[in-house]
Amino acid sequence: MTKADVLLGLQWGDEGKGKIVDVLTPEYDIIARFQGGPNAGHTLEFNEIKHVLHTIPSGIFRPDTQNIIGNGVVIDPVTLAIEIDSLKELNVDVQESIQVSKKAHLILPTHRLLDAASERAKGKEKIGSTLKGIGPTYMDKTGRNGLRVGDIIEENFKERYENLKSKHLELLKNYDYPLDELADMESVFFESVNSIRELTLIDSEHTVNRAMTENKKVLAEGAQGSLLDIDFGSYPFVTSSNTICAGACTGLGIAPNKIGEVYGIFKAYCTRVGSGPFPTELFDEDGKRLATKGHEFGATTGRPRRCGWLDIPALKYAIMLNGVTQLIMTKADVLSAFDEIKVCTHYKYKGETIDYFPYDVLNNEVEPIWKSMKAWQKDLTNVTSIDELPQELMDYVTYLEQELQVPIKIISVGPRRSQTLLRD
Ligand code: 2SA
Ligand code: GDP
Ligand code: MG
Repeated sequence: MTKADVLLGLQWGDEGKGKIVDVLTPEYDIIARFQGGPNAGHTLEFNEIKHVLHTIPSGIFRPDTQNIIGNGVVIDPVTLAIEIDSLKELNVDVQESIQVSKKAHLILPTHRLLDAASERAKGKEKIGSTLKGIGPTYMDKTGRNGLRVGDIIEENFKERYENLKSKHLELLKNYDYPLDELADMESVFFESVNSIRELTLIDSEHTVNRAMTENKKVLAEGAQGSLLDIDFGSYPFVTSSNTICAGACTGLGIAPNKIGEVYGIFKAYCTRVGSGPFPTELFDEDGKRLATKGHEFGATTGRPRRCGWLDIPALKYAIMLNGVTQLIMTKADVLSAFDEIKVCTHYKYKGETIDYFPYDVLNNEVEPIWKSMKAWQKDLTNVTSIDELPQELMDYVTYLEQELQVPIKIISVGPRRSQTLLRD
């Protein structure tokens, strides 16, 4: 019997999970998403194709791989149908290679309106949600009101939809939120539901566990990042699911003792999109340079991402929460634009030096303590082996491994599949 490996983000998302999952997929039989939904944007680049996935796992472009959307995911049939169509245009046999958990919850048009209404009401305090209806859908899941994928094949689906919608309309009245778009949104929703009915709907916990019993290899693909976790992220500026490794257990039905390797992926610096604390955020030329060189724009919303230097206390926290066994560092090439780079080793917090993420981690209360390091000023984008990497970059890697006590096994030096360097 095999164990399931998990790959997840250690920062605030967008660490390059999609790219690396696509690189690792040939080693796996199943790639499975376990949380989040169309808020995610996972970018893959290969053979002159650049493709952003939202709900569909990043194994989809590799033949002979099953891609499972697990029970922990929230699914908007509208986005999923669009994703499926765009994959069909690239000749991907979607029908054959995607399976969807019947227990995954559905994002309704009114969930999206509630998301927008809630953000509007919060004003300056808004979360910076992607407005995909994620929060309201998970609220209905835990509030035991939600509709699930399995319900779309039931005869009374429409009736149950109307019941939930009327609850939502009551809530929307309190927000005094306009409903002009709802009718159009609903007609697209029902068209999309029809196309989702054509997919293979499964009890994914059985599929995944059976596969492991048959010695098949499973990789669980995280979305967002550990610092956006509903329990351990900078609440309330988080997403509404468990993004950490434990989320793979609940979001796929994998027992904790059936988890194998935990790949923790991080950028060689930090980004965050949306509101909330970001201790190492830069507001200067260095921050702008990271954003420009790293093309830091949201893969789902196109919003500019906030940028800053690497945050070691935050990384240590994420490694602890996830039980990371191997690290993957991406976007090392972006740091080639600098003479000198910095990392935050500790925080100054209420007059003391600490090396952990405090409860009330707010920008103005947590001041980073920096360590400067020499950068490499070498274009890495055509490097094909670890031996060709500049000494300064390897010094950065060695330093991080000492601090984090986990080996860095993959270094990514560009967005393309081929720009991925494996270490022994
Ligand atoms: P939501 O929509 O309710 O989950 O938003 C809550 C917070 O979670 C953040 N969040 C994300 N952060 C990074 N990347 C995400 N995916 C997209 C991407 C984001 C985009 O790949 O770039 O395109 O803007 C993602 N999804 C959610 C979000 O910004 C809120 O802070
Ligand atoms: P994900 O949500 O973790 O899958 O990451 P996103 O796709 O949202 O954002 C990562 C972005 O960085 C995408 O545009 C990727 O194509 C790109 N990317 C991934 N790895 C690298 C890398 O090593 N170098 C550079 N320059 N870009 C990368
Ligand atoms: Mg992303």
